[in-house]
Amino acid sequence: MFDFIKSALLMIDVQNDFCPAYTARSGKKRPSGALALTAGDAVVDPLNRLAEQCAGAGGKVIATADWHPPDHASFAASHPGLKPGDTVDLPGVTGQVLWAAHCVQGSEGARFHDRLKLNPVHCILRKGFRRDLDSYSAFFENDRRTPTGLDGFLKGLGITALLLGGLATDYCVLYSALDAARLGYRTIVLTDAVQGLGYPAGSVERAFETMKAAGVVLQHSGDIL
Ligand code: VGL
Ligand code: ZN
Repeated sequence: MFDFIKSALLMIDVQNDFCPAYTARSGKKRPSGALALTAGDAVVDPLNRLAEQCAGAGGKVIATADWHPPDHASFAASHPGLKPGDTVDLPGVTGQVLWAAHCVQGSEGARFHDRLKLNPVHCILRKGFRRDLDSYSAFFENDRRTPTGLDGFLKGLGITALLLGGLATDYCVLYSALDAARLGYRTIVLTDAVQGLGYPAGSVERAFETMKAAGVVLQHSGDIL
């Protein structure tokens, strides 16, 4: 069995805006999210299992949340005349992709999926909250230099290995995994606990290839548990 001591599970952006419609525990119907992945919610069960195992075995569990102000620079609506999929240059970032407004601070869409178990979570990290700067990676914002503080948090706890799951394979999981490997963590992406946006076409396949080339290990959670 995987040794969870000195390990952390990163659950990336398992938020309503990245998930299809569902009925919440309260009975309330949640509409499909603003940037819904067809099967975004498929990551919830494997992540719940992993989080329980990891926390129970002395590992740490961190959940990240995309947390944008309503006029965030990554939203197409913040740039008159541009539409989702277009790109813009922002301070320190060339070719930032524009998205439909999503994960607005305090909104229903920004809440974690209703079935994601938060009891095993030690730390919730919010990112992308600066108006003019987006953040795909859990470690650095898209200027590649503004730290989120996560590396210091993990190193302060003596953590050397990271398990990653969540949304989306081709954006926040990809950049988080690449930074994790670059920062010297043994980095494992759990193939059954991630889902991709698939935009532009082929981006999920490219993301897996890029991660592998950077030394990230791709594994099914069944090989860990
Ligand atoms: C994400 C696009 C925009 C993600 C966040 O969590 O992968 N993708 N914001
Ligand atoms: Zn975002």
